[in-house]
Amino acid sequence: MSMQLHDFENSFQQKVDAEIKIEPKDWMPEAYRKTLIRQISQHAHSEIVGMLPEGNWISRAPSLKRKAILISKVQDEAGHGLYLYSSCETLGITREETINDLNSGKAKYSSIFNYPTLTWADMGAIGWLVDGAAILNQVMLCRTSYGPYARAMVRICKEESFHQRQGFDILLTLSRGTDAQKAMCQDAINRWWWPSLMMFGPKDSESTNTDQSMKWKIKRKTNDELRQQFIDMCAEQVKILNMHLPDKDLKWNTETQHYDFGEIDWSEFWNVVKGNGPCNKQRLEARRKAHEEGEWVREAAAAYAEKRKSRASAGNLEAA
Ligand code: FAQ
Repeated sequence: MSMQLHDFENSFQQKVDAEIKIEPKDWMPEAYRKTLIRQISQHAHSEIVGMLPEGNWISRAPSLKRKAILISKVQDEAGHGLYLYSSCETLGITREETINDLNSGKAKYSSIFNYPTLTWADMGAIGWLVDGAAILNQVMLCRTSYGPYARAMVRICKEESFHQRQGFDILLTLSRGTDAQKAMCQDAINRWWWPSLMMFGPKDSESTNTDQSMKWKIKRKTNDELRQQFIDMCAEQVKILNMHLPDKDLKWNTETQHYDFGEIDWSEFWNVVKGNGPCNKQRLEARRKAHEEGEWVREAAAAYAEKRKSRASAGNLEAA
């Protein structure tokens, strides 16, 4: 008797439950493939669009050392994007398709990158808060059920922890500086705090994908669990900076052993996700421009690959 669809589905779920990684050539439910393509490509786009807010400060970093560190961080984000696009390609979608979806405005990327970077302190706040939020989420993804995604995450996490420390170091320096520097530090924390909390996605009760993604072990923790972990961590770290988080309801709860916090402005979140945040248009325009200006590079690379192939097939192996 031939295997029925539900037999495949059952043995797939058993494998996931037994913590056996799913690999590209293994059978997988179509919905699993689809949700992974969505999540991994959104993640890749976030890394690439995420280079823009910080790229804005490379030419204005306050010292050669800070400039070198920032260039290296932004370069790391490009690398993360590339690992993730490659991992996505193993699911049967081409890099061109995913990038076209970004450029046409069809694909989502993290809401956080649609906010402007107004001062140097924003580089610190992004490192501390945005990379900090990204790490919590990505440490969990190192154990995600899809092999190529999990493996990409291991290296990404190592680099992200350097990113977070460099951000905290920028803020620590400012927090020990002049009154104007201290004010700049607090102002950046005030502007980045709430958008950072939104990075974890909607509340669990509003999250369309969480239940299924938890069953498939794509996600290991829910949006609310990770958000709470992040708040508990930052509420302590901010004390070292002698600054405060802009939430009057933030308070340690001895019963739950977590910090209580104020209501997130979900209308702002959805507005940004739908394309109407402060910098959405600017970000997409920058990506489209880069894509158009890079056309000749892609053409040259394709022509060179073609040349090597025809040389090799003519028996001339010196191509390597
Ligand atoms: N922005 O059902 P859920 C970085 C969408 S880190 C925009 O809860 P899910 C590093 C969601 O896709 C940032 N859209 O979704 C860096 C879904 O869309 P659908 C990137 C959001 O997937 C640092 C709908 O809302 N990290 O780049 C957002 O189960 C510094 C319903 O939501 C990742 O992508 C949002 N914030 O959980 C780079 C990590 N939240 O189905 C440069 C991987 C949700 O309507 C500088 N992703 N949506 O099309 C994940 O872990 C998950 O996708 C979540 C969302 C947790 C983000």
